[in-house]
Amino acid sequence: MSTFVIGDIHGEYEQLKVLLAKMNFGKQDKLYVLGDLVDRGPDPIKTLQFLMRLSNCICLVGNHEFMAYMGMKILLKEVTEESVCDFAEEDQEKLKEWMLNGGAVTIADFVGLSREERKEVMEYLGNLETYVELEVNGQKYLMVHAGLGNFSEEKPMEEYTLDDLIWARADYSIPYYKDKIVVTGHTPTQTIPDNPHPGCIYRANNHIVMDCGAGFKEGRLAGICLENGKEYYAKEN
Ligand SMILES: [Mn+2]
Repeated sequence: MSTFVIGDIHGEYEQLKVLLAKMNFGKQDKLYVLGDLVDRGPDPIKTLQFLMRLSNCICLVGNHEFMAYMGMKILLKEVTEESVCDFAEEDQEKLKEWMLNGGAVTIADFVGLSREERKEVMEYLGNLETYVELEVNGQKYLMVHAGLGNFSEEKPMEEYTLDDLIWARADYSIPYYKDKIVVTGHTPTQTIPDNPHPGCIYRANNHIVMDCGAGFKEGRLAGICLENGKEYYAKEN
């Protein structure tokens, strides 16, 4: 039994399949996905539907799932004379933000789904985990999409806001906890200052950063096995 963690997929379904094959991922294993399954890449909804049917997989919520969930709710609103007026302001801003963040491809997929499939997808998006804590071989891990905004070491996890967990940039220059490794996505390792290995999994100061830029042209999907630290990449660098 192995415990695998995968970074931000962003609709790269084909890379996901390649990565799982390289990991030799099977029924006896456990998979954690750090959020940002959707937007940007070619197959966001296919990726989401594949993972939601995988019983040994837990997905965390990323800022893109949050934008998608809010956006889908708006798209399914019954249009009445009153709601059209609301639509004009706040809802349009939300949809615009989602589009600016690569949402167009997710919207295109979503509108092509049956009523039943839309319901399933939204239920799944609305019930993703915000963080997961676990221990593997005596090592503690905290997995969260983005970071710990407004961090303090004594602060209990349930006191962080959703924004702190899915939007805030983690500070990789300091260890957050002495005895716990924080595993995050959200920030492509290509953008970490002074990173000697951009596009590879970044490990420093009790951080593991998994987002290797999948969904962007030069990016790729990455995974790690927590039992032995082995790294996997869907594409060679
Ligand atoms: Mn993100």
